[in-house]
Amino acid sequence: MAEFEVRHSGDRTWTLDLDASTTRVLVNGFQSWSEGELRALSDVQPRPALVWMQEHGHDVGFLPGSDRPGGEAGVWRSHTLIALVRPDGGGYVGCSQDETRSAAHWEARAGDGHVTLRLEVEGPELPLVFTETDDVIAAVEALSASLGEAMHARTPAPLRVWCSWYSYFRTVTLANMLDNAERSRDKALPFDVFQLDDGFQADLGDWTRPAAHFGGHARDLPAQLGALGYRSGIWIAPFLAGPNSDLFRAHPDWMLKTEGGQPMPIGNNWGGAYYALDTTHPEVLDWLRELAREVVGWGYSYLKLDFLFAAAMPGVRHDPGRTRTEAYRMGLEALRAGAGDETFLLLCGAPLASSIGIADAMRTGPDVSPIWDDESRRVLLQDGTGPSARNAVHTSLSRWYQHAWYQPDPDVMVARRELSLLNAAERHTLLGLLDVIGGLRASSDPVALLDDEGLILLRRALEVSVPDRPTTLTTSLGDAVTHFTRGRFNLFDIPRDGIPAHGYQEATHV
Ligand code: 9PG
Repeated sequence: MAEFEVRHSGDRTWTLDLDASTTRVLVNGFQSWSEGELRALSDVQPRPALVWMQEHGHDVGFLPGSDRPGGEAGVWRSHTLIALVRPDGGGYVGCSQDETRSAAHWEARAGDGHVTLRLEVEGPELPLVFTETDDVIAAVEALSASLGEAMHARTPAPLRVWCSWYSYFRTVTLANMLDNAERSRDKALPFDVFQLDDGFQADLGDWTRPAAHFGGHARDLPAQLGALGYRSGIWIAPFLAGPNSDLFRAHPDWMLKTEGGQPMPIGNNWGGAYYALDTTHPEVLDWLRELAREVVGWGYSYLKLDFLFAAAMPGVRHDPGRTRTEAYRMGLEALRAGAGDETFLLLCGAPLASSIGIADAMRTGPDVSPIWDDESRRVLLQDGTGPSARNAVHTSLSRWYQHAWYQPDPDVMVARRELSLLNAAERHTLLGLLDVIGGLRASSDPVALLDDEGLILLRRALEVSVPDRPTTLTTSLGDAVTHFTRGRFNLFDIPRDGIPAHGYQEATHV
């Protein structure tokens, strides 16, 4: 057993005595939506074809796969943690032990009779453990736990959340929120929080000005939800600014910039390009602190902070001495300071390890959607970060060990049958996902659409559980971690081992 517990900076390479043709690799994508996977090392790691997908699903500073166009068989990249698994369940695990200032990027490369593993530390040196083990599952859990401890992970009790996004999207109204909360109260559904998502605001950055269609102001909601017995939650993307927003017009100097000194578009959503705040700018940090303070002052005790990767994008900053990780963390700390210690912060679209200690909960996969797969984006465009039930299950399962970093949020259950293309097996799989991950519980189903069967399914989804563990990483039914002590997932498109396509089967206990 070779264990290195050292501080690392720059690059370092290990040559490992592994048969590349039988080795499997467990990788962790950079942010919430980036793929987590368990694959044969000899496979080609998918690398999104389109720039906007690279920007808003991955780390553009260290993209998945190799830099060769079309990728390269046997080259796999991972962030923070990587595991190489032998057919006997042993292998190698590397995990950084502090990502407050620096980021650990890993690249495994299949060689002839060996595997090379390269570590690239972006930023000042960081503590790191790299170990050979006869039990990769246990080593992954131990090293992720020690990273969580070192960064003072917050793991409060999981909450049960109703969220407006997956049914109402950007057309959500104040009346939709109250209607669902009232129906939920009448049916005694055990939600803790009703969370308003994207759509209430006038523009990206103009969070305190309501959208015309919303039919009120977000600050009017908490008192009414409180009267129904629910806490209030709200979504904001605090590091973003739309090009037509008051924020952008008033403070173009607050934006992350190009080498030419212009505000840098960092992604494309909401029908156009969007920009990022420069979180090394002291005025931006004041603004973020005040924003969080104001929203909490409206009566919201749960904030879903989204598109947070924006603050960690490469670009020209006010303080060029800060690493991307530090810049991100400064922005996050300002939000936490303004929101207060008691406010529950769910992070989304967020760099994972560098959020530990500030996040209460973290989205650990792409968005669930009421459709199993989005093959055109996932297969043709090589991007598994888009919304789909399959993508959400795939990635969240492959990050099971991250419960030591924050409360994982594998995203919503879809219990309804109307407005959904999921079949019964796929709904059961989402239920299984929530059970084995053991983190946050959420639903976006319009309560009025749920019949008796739907309500039973939803109540089951809201039953909090403790995280489960995988039984093996040497085999799987799909390209993810699929075998857990409580049951197995079949992510294939055909029945396998007696489990329906896209299904979940509970373990039978004798
Ligand atoms: C609001 C939504 C919801 C959702 C978040 C986030 O890859 N994409 O194109 C992509 C678009 C939206 C998105 C994630 C990925 O959703 O995860 O829960 O809050 O924003 O706009």
